[in-house]
Amino acid sequence: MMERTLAIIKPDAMKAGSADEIMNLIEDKGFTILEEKETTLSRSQAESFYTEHKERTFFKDLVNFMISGPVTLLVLEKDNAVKDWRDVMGATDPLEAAEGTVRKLFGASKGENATHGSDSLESAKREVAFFFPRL
Ligand code: FUP
Repeated sequence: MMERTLAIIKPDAMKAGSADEIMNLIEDKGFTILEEKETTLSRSQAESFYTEHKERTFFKDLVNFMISGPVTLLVLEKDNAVKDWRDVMGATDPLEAAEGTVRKLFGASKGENATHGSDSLESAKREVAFFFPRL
């Protein structure tokens, strides 16, 4: 099934200058980049985007990291996009991520892990609409 998912190139990868390389990898894997927007998230945007994690111990650090610099928001389209982008990203912790995955290549730690990807079709719909309401 043709799907859309939200990807975010996080501040660590932006600072490292890896955004273009990550977008090239995304296209090489067969995704179409429907939308691309560079922005810096506000605290309230980051808090509400990650609201499902608000009771977690890492929430404050996660929000502070996500607002620490520019990010690139991407809407990706492809057959099976949600799961396929999760597979291309690799595990949350770069140390556990498979060879060749984005988080293995560009991530530093469980917190600073280079990219985000929606975790279900349900989340993808919410997250795409959160940043791109007209889609
Ligand atoms: P993922 O879906 O792989 O992005 O992972 P989660 O939804 O579990 O977590 C979202 C973000 O919270 C991660 F990308 C990084 C951060 N996080 C931590 O900093 N520490 C943790 O133990 C788990 C997640």
